[in-house]
Amino acid sequence: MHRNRLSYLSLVFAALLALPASAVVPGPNPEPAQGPALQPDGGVRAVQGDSQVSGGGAVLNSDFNGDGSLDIVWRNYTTGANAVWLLNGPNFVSSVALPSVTNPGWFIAATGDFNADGNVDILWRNNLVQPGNTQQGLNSVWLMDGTNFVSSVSLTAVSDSNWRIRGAGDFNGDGSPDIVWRNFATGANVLWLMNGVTLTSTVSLPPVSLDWVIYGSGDADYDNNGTPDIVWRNTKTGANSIWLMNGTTYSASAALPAVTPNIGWEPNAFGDYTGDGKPDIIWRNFRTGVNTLWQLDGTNFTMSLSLPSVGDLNWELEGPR
Ligand SMILES: [Ca+2]
Ligand SMILES: [Ca+2]
Ligand SMILES: [Ca+2]
Ligand SMILES: [Ca+2]
Repeated sequence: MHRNRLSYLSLVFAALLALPASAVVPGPNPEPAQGPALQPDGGVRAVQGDSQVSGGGAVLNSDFNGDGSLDIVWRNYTTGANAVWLLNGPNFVSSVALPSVTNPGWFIAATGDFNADGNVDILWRNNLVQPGNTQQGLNSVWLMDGTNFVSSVSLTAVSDSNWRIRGAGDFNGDGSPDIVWRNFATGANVLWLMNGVTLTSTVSLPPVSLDWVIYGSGDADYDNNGTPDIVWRNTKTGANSIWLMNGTTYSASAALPAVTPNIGWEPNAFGDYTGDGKPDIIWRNFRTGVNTLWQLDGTNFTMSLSLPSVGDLNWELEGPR
């Protein structure tokens, strides 16, 4: 039923084209500087109730401190501050400030271990078209040592701001996270297969109508076939769907429960937070600041768990994805 909603139409031809990438442009990377850590509101858990989202992989991807529990990444687009929340399962433990990035054009696009050193790295894209933003189109990876910034590496630049990075996961199983791109003007979708931080080839995925947005992959493997899957949300209808991938090939869609559209809920982090080996989804409501974890059993919704809320709506939950 779900696939019926995915409009292929003439876009199928657009997907046959590789994602246009301009020449490799070594350029400036997000400039690190220190900032304060993001603390949860009052350190309390969100209340259960109407504000809950309800309805009926690879562990490493965002385990910054190597304790076996996934962590989550935040960015404040007003101040430029960035933070990691260290979690114990779905429970908040502590907050660590990452270097801040004051250019608001830089978005945290994905997480993954791009240099295969066992430390989670952070993928950035600058796609803000704005006078004076000379870094628009650049892509960069922050190589990390735990929660410490080590260095930044430029990736191939993509000047067309309609192309947005929506996640990363190792689709072809070679150990390097691959990058998920979606074109917000044409509906085309493309994987960049990477060798570390180097683009080696592109793979077109089926195009999808513009009501649907990719929210992430992040190595979350919902059907346990060894390949990360891709989570979609229809921002018009509130429908949610997982693309079950077979390597770099789309194989099937699985519907998740719908979540009312236009009231602020977005699925922003993907991974196994409850420790049962099955990936979960963390939702943030960008209008209320409430954060909620969906525990999943494969592609089936099990229950909602509260995470601490963050009432400062300038903070955006950025992954793992
Ligand atoms: Ca951790
Ligand atoms: Ca790394
Ligand atoms: Ca790969
Ligand atoms: Ca899978």
